Amino acid sequence: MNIEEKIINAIKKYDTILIHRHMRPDPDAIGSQVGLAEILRKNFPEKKIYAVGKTVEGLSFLAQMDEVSDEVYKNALVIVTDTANTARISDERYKNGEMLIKIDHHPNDEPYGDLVYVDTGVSSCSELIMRFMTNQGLSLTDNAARLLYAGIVGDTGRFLYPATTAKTMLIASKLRSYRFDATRLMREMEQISFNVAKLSGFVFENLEVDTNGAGRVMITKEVLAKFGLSDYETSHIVSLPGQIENVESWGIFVEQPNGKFRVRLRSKEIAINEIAKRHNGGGHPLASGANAKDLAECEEIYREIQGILNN
Ligand SMILES: [Mn+2]
Repeated sequence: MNIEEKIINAIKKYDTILIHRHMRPDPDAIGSQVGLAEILRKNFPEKKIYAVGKTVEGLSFLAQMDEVSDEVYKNALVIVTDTANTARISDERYKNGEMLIKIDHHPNDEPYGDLVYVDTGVSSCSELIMRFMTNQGLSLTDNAARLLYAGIVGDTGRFLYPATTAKTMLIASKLRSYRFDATRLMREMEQISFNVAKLSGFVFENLEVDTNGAGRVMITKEVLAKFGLSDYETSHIVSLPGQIENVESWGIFVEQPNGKFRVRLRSKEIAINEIAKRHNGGGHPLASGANAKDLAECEEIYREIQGILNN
């Protein structure tokens, strides 16, 4: 039995299924999570299916989370999508089910759960969900198609990043044949507030780049307060330095309320996820996240980016 068959058997066996995803969700986290929930509701109408996790402002146009009591987890199946490690799962009750399944496309650094379905060769977890449901003969709904499409578009940067394959395009094409307003969805995903636009100006003006293309921007609490922004809204500016021709790899250092820094690392060609792993983080080779306890560690991380580009 292959992994997909094992997963479908588990789904058939349980009456209650709870689906979780990572904290600070992006469109792929919500898309794969709620997309799967919608597919399971449609194909197994007798089962109770819930999508659980803290809702984050800014993505409510995609979906709302379900509120569930602790008892719901008794004898239930829990599936976690798009989440590499247990520390990042939103809502700790994921542990309380009877069986746990991981479905993800990040490097499998922590293979948690009773069943692990990880493929790092797909563009997004949403693409993996689409493959799973197609192979298992499950049917899709218009809204599930909308959610999975949002996940693929989000994780590929609108089909820009190298994880975008011919298969990704075929799957996206199939999703677009369902009824949903794709133009509106793309607009909702791209739209930024005036304050984020002003922060974009700050990013371009304060970006530091060395001769090898190592870039960094520091965004302090004061800067965030000045623009009236939360940490979540800074996600919109992470890809901006990549538009500049002489930037190769970069870090965006965002100071948190506790004085520590959340670090987003991006790169056009050279893997930077080993740097993330050394600094309390991880992720994809070209897009990962780290954490720095103070300015000195931010400096260290930038030195390491410079180091890999200097080879
Ligand atoms: Mn993803």
